[in-house]
Amino acid sequence: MKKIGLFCMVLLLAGSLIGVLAAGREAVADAPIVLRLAETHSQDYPTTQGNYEFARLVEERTNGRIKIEVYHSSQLGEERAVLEQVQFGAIDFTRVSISPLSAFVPEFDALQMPFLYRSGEHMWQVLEGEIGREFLASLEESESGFIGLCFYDAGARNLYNSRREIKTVEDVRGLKIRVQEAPLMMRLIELMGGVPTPMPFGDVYSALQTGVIDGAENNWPSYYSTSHYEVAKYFTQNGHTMVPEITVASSISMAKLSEDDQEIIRQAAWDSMDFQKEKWADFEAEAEQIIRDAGNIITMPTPEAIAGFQKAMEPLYAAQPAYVQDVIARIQAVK
Ligand code: GTR
Repeated sequence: MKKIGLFCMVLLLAGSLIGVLAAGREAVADAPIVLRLAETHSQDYPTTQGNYEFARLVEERTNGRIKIEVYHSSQLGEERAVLEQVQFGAIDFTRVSISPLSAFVPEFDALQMPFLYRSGEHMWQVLEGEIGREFLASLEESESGFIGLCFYDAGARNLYNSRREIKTVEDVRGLKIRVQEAPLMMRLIELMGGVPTPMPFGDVYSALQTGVIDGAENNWPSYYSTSHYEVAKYFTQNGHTMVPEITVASSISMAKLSEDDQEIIRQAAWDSMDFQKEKWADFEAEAEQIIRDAGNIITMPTPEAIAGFQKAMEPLYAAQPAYVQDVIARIQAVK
């Protein structure tokens, strides 16, 4: 009798154990795949808003199977370090400026040459057209470890500093200007006669405040959101570059997903562009207004002065490899 009782108990225990294991397996199968996206800007910045829209579309289109968590405000590190981690698959996605990416894939210089785009419309014709798509695809083929997903708007970059008003390129002479960690940006400031100082975005505010650098260069929204406008009052609307933003995925992370899921991710990123562009347009106007109201010294160079900045960039164009020269010519031919 005792033996039968024991036997029944063992059976019961085994049964419940199988039940628990099966339930566990189901829970694993149902658990969403969670992927991480690194963003340098704060939560309300237009690029971050674009990232959230991308994440929302992916979640919706996979019925919640894939969740993308957005780590904004450089929580996962500065752009260069984040890109390295994306190459290793330690971070799944990041939205960065093309400048830091160009330090890894120099061909991207073709999309960030100074005074290249005639307008925002021209830039978008290029990015959403054949050339932009080619560049996204070429990233994958380059075996850089990145997969290009989409571009975002970043307007035009301008000079600002804490020392003096810059009206012409000659006024830049000797100023220590922070640049992104990218060879092209170094050369650009050098050719203006400035002293380029590469450093991560997050270090710029204190470097301006302590006088380690005299100035930097960026668009209205970044000049505002970082509070650089409080410590570098002179802003010159010379618009030396329009550097698009780009969202890239880690090829290691993407390879773990099914073809269908990869396609959903590519399409969702591409579909988030219009949303970001709208947020950008609003925030760009708002940032400019706030800075003007704050009483900063805003200088609009004359057309002759702009021509002077452009002329200073000629050696940079001349030094480009044949491949980049070809793309530049194609970009210029886009109507
Ligand atoms: C901003 C860009 C950032 C970052 C920054 C910088 O315009 O959105 O991704 O590259 O410039 O200057 O470091």
